Amino acid sequence: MPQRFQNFIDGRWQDPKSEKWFDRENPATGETLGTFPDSGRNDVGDAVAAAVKAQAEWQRTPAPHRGEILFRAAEMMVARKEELSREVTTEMGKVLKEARGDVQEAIDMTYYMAGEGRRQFGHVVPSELPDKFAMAVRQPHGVVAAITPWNFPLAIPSWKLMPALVAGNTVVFKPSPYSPLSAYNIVRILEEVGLAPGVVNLVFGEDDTGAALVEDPRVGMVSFTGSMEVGREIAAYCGRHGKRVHLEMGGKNAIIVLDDADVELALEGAVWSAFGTTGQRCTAASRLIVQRGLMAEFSDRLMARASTLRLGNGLDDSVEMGPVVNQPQLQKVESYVGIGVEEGATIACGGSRLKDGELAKGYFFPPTVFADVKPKMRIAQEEIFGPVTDLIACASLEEAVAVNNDVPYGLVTSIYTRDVTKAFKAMEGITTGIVYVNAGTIGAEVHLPFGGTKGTGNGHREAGIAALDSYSEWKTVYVDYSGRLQKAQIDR
Ligand code: UN1
Repeated sequence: MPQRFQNFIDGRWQDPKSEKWFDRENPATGETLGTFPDSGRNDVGDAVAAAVKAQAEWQRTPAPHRGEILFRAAEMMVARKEELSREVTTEMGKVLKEARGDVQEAIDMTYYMAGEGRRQFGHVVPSELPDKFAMAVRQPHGVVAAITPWNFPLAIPSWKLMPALVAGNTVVFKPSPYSPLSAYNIVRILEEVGLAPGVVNLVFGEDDTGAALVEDPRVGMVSFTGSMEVGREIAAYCGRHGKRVHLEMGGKNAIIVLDDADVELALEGAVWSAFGTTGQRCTAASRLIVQRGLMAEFSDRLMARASTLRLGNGLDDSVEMGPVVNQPQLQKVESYVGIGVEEGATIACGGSRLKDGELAKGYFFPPTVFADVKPKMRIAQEEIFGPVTDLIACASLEEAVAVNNDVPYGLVTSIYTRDVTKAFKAMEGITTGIVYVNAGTIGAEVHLPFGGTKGTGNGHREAGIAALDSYSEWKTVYVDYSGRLQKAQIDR
């Protein structure tokens, strides 16, 4: 019998009132990992009620004390890093080295936000009137709904939970049904370090569970990472109901390689950015925009490397790329490969599912490179979220930047060049939320803003101080100690 997991509501682990459950399997082996609640509206309602009940007390808890609890959680993650990492690999397939990175990112974020307990700077500025004090301080939204994807099972929940908590919000957390184990692990840790009942609540479930959470009128703010379609539905709902919303909805990121680039460095960056995490990152490089003078050499060397990456179970140390997360995702990748061929692109390597031997038990798809890709093809415009990347030729820096910017998303761009003038021109012209020079598209650090322009987001950012802006609102406070009526602009 696989282990049965429960929801965590008001400080108690409990079965779902819905009496419905789902199983999660290891995508590399097909083995069942556990059975989890498929929560219904009643379960979500209970979780939100618990979060509402706990919120005032949590907000009254001094922020430095809130931070100390997070600090203890970070310490516990450090102590358990290896087991947490193995469970990331078993539930969603990324190789163990990357899973450790995922856990480390959660640790970094938790320490960072613990420190914010003693900062959360506001503004104190001179008033334009005598005997008047002016400042702006942060206040929480109340109850935050955190809806997270499976590709960073520990890091992304920490990006949402930790800033929300340190800012004084309580949380109802609904993780992807494809990464429930890590969600359980992070909530267990918060419970063990002494978070009061109701401050964080966990409801497992599918899309309906998420919808019930978004629609609960007591939820003040929704933070969602996932697809553009779902994100836009959430935004529309929140717009109609005057609810705060933070969205992170993927990317169609490019690496620009100019003729003068360090080719070896660019190749390494491209292979890592396109095929790391099996291409299942918002930050994955799914377009390689290469200047014509370098295209032949770059594409030959890229294919040589991509086609020899070792696929397999991510727990095996020699494996370089794990499986795709599930059957629907595998079908999506396969269907985009078909679309690319129909559009006239050439499969330079990879292109079809691995069906032999041990790997046939899992959802394995090889690193796939499309050559002869035109910027307006669907494979060059839409997010595939798998191990597929496109080679697009360009004549100049200007053309490369224009092609880079001309997609519905705006998360990350990287450029390889040895020319400092070109690097600065690129930094200026690129419109994505994150830019790398002489590095791949992945490697964001927790203390800087993370997020993107256009279809990637809605103007908010995660991580860094920017996260506190997402999880709090400004309260501007004027204290007039003049003892008489002062009228700001009218008095001038
Ligand atoms: C994501 O892909 O959803 O820079 C997050 C990176 C990681 C975070 C990725 N630090 O790729």
